[in-house]
Amino acid sequence: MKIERFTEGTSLKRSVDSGTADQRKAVQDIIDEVRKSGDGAVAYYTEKFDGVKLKQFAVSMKEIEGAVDELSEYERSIIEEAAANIRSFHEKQLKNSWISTDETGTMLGQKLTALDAVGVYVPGGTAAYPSSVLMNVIPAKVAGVERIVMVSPPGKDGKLSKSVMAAAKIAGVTEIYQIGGAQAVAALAYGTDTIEKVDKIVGPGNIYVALAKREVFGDVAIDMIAGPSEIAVLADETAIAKEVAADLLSQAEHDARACSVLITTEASLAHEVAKEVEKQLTSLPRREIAEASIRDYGKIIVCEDMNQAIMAVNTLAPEHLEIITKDPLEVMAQVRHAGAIFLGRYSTEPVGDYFAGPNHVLPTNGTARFSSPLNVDDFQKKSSIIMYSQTAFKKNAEKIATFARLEGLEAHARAVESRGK
Ligand code: HSO
Ligand code: ZN
Repeated sequence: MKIERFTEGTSLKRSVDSGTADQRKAVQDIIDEVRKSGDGAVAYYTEKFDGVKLKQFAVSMKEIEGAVDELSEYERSIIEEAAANIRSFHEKQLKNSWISTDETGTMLGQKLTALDAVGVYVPGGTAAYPSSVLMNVIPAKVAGVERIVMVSPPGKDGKLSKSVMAAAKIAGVTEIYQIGGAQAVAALAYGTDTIEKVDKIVGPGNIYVALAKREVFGDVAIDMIAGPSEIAVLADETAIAKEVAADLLSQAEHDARACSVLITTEASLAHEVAKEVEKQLTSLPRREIAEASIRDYGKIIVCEDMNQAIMAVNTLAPEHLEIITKDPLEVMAQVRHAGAIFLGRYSTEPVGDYFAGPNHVLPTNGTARFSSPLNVDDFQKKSSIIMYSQTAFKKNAEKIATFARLEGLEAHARAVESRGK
């Protein structure tokens, strides 16, 4: 791993894939076709891209229940316990509608309503994570969304991964379709004969899915467009090199474009971690991916003191930040930008990826500067409530009419005056 001293010009390279013009055109064509021909177009693209001819897109309840039965008792209880932790964390985020009244009897407030229907995209292949199914579905469920539709591309055998189906059942998905790619995003956004349209589409996917989500945005809501996984470990002399190295590799194995960075005040730790990373890499099953990620995006930055190290963290605004120092809480107080913050050596990132309860769908690529982890608010919207009393109306009618005329909007002024002054 590259080791360098922190300087003003220290750059923290991340990979952003915004797609080529050809990819954007291909996605637009797919979306147009699905809007025009519905199910027929979805079936056509599923055969073309996934290589399977489906008789129907919907996965039956029997198949979904069968998937749960195929898990061992222990595996199932772990997914259920993780789901319970995620549910209980997200329940704490729930907000209520509210109304406030003043002395004139005027009532103002906000009415919170869950979205009616949400689509959750689950990628195919090795990136089909049951943990991500829980993380995307449970906050929607907690928010009160009634219809939660999961889509995922079929494997070569024409089937979905069992553990993904089992997680969907445990999390409370209400419909599953084995379709993927831009065609699935279009079907969710605009509806077909078999798939009713949804109001919001969440979940990660490949570049075609990301481009399709951008394309349908506005007609439906979307979540963030997630980039490759990132981890920054902020460590002092109390950190243990082999643990830090293991944590860096835990994210490197996600993606050849994942970004793992150690920021430390301790030069000797930097060298030990670099050595450990090389050593641990050799025995990893996903060595090729992890190696490429460490080679192209991995970095160790040695800082003069903790203040400088914290500045580097805030500049990076990482998706995940681990603080392994003697006083992690004090250090955290100065951290301004990070998607999720893990404190102390026992809070290794996989604790949060799978089990603790906070969401693992997090802002990447520096967007932690202005956005938050996926949460219950993402599945609810607010309506404003206004009820003026006669007293409040009389007190303010003339001011409102005058304001309307200031904008040249006479009909607005008259609507007010029609009720007397
Ligand atoms: N660390 C990933 C999420 C994940 N890890 C799923 C394991 N499975 C992005 O936050
Ligand atoms: Zn992970």
